[in-house]
Amino acid sequence: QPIGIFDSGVGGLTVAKEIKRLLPHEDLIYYGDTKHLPYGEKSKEAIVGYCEKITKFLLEKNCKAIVIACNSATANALKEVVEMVAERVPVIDVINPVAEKVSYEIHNNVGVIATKATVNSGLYRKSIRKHNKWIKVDELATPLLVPAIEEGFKNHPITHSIIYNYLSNAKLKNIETLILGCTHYPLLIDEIKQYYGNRVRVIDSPNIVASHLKIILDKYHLLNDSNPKPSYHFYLSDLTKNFEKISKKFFGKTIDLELKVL
Ligand code: DGN
Repeated sequence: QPIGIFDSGVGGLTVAKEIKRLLPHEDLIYYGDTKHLPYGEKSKEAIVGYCEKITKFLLEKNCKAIVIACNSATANALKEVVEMVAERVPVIDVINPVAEKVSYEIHNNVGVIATKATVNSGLYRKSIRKHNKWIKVDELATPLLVPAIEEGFKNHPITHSIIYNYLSNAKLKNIETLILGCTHYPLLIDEIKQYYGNRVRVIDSPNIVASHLKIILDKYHLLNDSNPKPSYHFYLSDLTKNFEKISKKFFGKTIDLELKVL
């Protein structure tokens, strides 16, 4: 049985890649809802609708776990997806495992950069403060990053300038730790780290999420550690060149890309 992973576009690939690295024998199905990108600008109702269709599709594909590899989807539709799945399979999101890990470590001032849909939900702050109410959490919406990443910009004056403008915002002035609250952002992690030098620790969210998934699969005896030739199947609601490029870069030539409008 495969693990189902979804996002609005290429962002979830940062999580899928880490899942592939930590769980190299698992079959993966990825759904990228490129037609409805960016989720970060959509209403809660719209995001819930997309997520329900994708979840139904992944359950029909017999997935043994569902990973919501999108913060905007987690922030707006986690409850609905969990209700829909009704405990048939585990649902792993990208906010709660990260918030929990950060709250147990020593962090006083944590910054979160994310889409508007994620920041407006306040879920990072709520989730971190649930475990540790002394941590100060400042969230900043950084909506230009996803379109720049989807356009394939990286190490480019455009991304440098967007990053500089956002990270110099007064809200993030005193942070010691930064959470990349959007699964697209690790694609620019080098540039973000360059901005801060050693001053700020940037959290590796894909690794935390993939490790959490591994623990959950193990707990329910769902781990596959002997499959010698795992398959990676990618479905997209719109076939885009950038997705093709990044998925090939992360997964090599072994992936199947298929157009699938839900
Ligand atoms: N990758 C998505 C996230 O983590 O929020 C957002 C991308 C988008 O659609 N804006």
